[in-house]
Amino acid sequence: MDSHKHHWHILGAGAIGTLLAFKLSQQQLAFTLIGRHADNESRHFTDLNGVPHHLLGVARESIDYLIICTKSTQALSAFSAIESRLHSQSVVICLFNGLGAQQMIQQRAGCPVLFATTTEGVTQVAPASYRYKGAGQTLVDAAILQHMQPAELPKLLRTVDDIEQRLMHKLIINSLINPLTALLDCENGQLLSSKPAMVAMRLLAEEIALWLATYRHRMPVEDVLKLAVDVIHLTANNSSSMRQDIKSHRVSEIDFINGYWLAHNPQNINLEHNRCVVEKLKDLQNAFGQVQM
Ligand code: KPL
Repeated sequence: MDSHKHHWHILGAGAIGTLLAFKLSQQQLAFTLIGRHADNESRHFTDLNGVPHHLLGVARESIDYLIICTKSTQALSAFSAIESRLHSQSVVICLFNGLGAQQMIQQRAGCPVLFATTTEGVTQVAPASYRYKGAGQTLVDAAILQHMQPAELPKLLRTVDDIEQRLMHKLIINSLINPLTALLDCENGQLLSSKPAMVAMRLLAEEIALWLATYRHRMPVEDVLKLAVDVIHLTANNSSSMRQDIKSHRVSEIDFINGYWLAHNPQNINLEHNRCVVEKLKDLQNAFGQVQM
């Protein structure tokens, strides 16, 4: 495929999808933002300097490069809806929280599927309108360079050789922060001053360290905890995505976060605290009622 013809389809027109569209547009790269309501949705985006941008891509049926940034709960169904537009040389990049949905897409797709993770901070400020809150990094599996020249890679993507480990670390961070902020209805930083939250976080970390040991990823409990505590300091004023999902009556990603450890536990190690937060989160979801997937 010629570099000048590279066109990026972004599946999921939420916070991260809109940020990707903004960054691609800054590089004059062609994009299509596929949302819930239309194949080429437009978005408003305010950059870090407070400058507003109106983003509207170019409609294009055939998909060469696809970045999926839906919620993990919607990734497989959103992918199934556009899958017929891919071809054997298309490249799919999964960029969402949690683990589990990436593997489902990989098994299903007839083309290469790569994994990515991001620490960018973007918040919705109104329907179809987002604001950049904090610059982070978007890391993608270096295997992408088997499908394009380094110069063709959009600047927003940084390649790494250890994407699996990066995803695992992000899963740990999300497992320790997200459900507790949703259950205690607090910002990330408030967890550190809550004794019950810190006790619960340690219990979750102990089980995760046990799980990691059975998969030969040995990590002391203190290191597991430190991963989350460092991110809490960096994102102290954030409302976690799970807390936002619950408040907006959306299905949370709990099955792909704490639920991941439970679903991949062939040695039946004791994960009662992770199981307990999954159950409590689902009770909370049911109490709030979900109006959209
Ligand atoms: O990824 C996040 C999330 O909210 O999903 C953290 C890192 C916890 C930041 O809020």
